[in-house]
Amino acid sequence: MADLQALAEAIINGKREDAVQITQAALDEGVGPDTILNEGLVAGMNVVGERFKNNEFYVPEVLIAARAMKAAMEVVRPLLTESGVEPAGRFAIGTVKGDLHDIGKNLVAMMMEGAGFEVIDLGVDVPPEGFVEAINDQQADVIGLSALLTTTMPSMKDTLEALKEAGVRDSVKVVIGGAPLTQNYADEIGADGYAPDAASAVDKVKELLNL
Ligand code: B1M
Repeated sequence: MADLQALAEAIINGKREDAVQITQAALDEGVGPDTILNEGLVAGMNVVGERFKNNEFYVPEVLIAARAMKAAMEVVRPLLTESGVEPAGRFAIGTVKGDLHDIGKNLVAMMMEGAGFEVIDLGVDVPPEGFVEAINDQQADVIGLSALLTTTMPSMKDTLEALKEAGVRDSVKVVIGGAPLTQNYADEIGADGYAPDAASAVDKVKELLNL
């Protein structure tokens, strides 16, 4: 039987091969990719976060755990992104300037692909003008901004201002997310939506595009 607790442990201990193997075994048994993500991968990474906060883990352990999580996510990716339908829209996502966290951003990107969107992944440490370019050059309909640090949240406000200055604010919807973000912050900076997790991000984008 699929052992999602063992999967979480593999993430916590940074055992990349174990994480990949348990993920594959769970998929082979018919466990849904969402369940694997939430009860195995994200559950494990939450423990890593707690230990990091309590100074029980340091940056190297966190990086090794993140590497294991990324490898396992690649295994579930084809199932999350399997759709075969016309793109529902173009979604450009990036982690904002100064911020290098990309696991949550990648998860949102995968779920959006899975929901039938064409995803333009702008990467991490994306300055406001990077998002403007995604609209001008790649015709994104929706922009997703991710931030994990309270110190990088203000770059979201800067990005919204840059969109206005470039005259493209009204041609896109802007959705924000990441652990320190809230609906209140989205309202404060004038974003169109906030989503607390990757699945809600899909719902929010669909709602904003009336899909
Ligand atoms: Co960093 N880090 N980190 N870190 N790190 C946090 C975020 C922190 C909370 C840890 C802590 O102190 N408890 C803390 C931030 C404190 C704060 O600002 N409030 C922190 C810190 C301080 C730092 C450094 C400053 C540490 C240092 O160097 N002293 C440094 C900053 C580097 C930088 O960015 N400039 C740093 C570095 C790193 C690593 C490089 C070691 C590594 C990142 C590796 C990588 O991403 N490739 C790392 C990690 C892994 C974490 C924790 C442990 C885990 C983050 C994660 O991947 N979670 C994190 C603690 C924690 O969050 N528990 C922590 C799993 C992921 C699935 O969740 O990203 O929240 P998350 O995404 C969620 C939702 O937020 C949402 O959907 C996802 C789930 O479905 N979501 C969106 C995310 N983006 C969205 C966008 C949307 C919608 C939803 O719409 C567009």
